[in-house]
Amino acid sequence: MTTPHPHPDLVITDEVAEALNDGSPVVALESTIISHGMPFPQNVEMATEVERIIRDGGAVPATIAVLDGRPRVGLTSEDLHLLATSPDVSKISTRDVPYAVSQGIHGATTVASTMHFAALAGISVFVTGGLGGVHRGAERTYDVSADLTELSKTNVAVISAGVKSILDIGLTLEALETLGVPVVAYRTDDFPAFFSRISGHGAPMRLDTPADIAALMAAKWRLGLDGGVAIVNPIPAEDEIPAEEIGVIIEQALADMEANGIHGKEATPFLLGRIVEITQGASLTANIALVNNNARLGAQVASEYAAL
Ligand code: PSU
Ligand code: MN
Repeated sequence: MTTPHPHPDLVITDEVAEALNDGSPVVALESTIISHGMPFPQNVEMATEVERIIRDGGAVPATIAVLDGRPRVGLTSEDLHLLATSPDVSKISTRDVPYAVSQGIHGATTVASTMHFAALAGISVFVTGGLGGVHRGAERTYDVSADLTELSKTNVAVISAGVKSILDIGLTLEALETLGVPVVAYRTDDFPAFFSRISGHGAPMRLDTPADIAALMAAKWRLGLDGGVAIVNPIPAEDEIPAEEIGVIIEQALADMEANGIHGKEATPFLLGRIVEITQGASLTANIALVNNNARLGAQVASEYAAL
């Protein structure tokens, strides 16, 4: 099922390795969204469905995680099930990777660490739900996601539905500008806010076709401008939760986080879980819809990029 990659630490499935060898489109997927972003069983259903959508779109899905200390690119359905159910899967961002690998433990990769492994494997397109960014109150807490650091240096295009307002969206956009990360909105002039199509912030740039997105990626990397591209794809109108509605819920979740003294790597999973609880699952339905929507675009972008 799996073959060792030339990189001594990376284990890539035959399917993914062959697609990469052939120059066929491959789309990377993260695993924190499975283990720490959604409850069971919706998490494993989402992970399975997203892989199916990417295959239907003509690309090979490569879900990434660290299992028993081995960074894995491409997972079996048993692996997805383990990630969705086991309490022994840590959330590992780039900082945590050396510990997970050297201690031989299971780790679910964030946007940051997934980007790193995708790039090591030679994958240029990565689909997720939401990016990490500058947290609200970061001027006090210094809580800025390592996703931004990785976007500043690793050559992978990340397709998300933007940034949730659990973060400070304006400051996140400022940080991305400083870090030289193109933020490309797909078929909209507005920067999307995950559950809602409009955040109140304009998008720095807009492109309307997957071919144009692939051309931007190629131009960036051809010119030696290392780092990621943030492609932001608004949630479909029929699935969105209006900003006023979700805004109140996010405020409540943030207040609960403060009251419980939650911080650091627990902050994002806590907030996501609270939002699902408060909305009685409505936020989960929207979350799944936007991930599926991103997977459709991701397969198209990967196909266009592979064709260049
Ligand atoms: N936002 C979501 N769902 C998620 C995450 C963010 O809507 O699952 C996850 C991603 O894996 C992201 C990580 O990379 O949270 C960011 O965590 P932190 O803020 O601790 O860097
Ligand atoms: Mn953080």
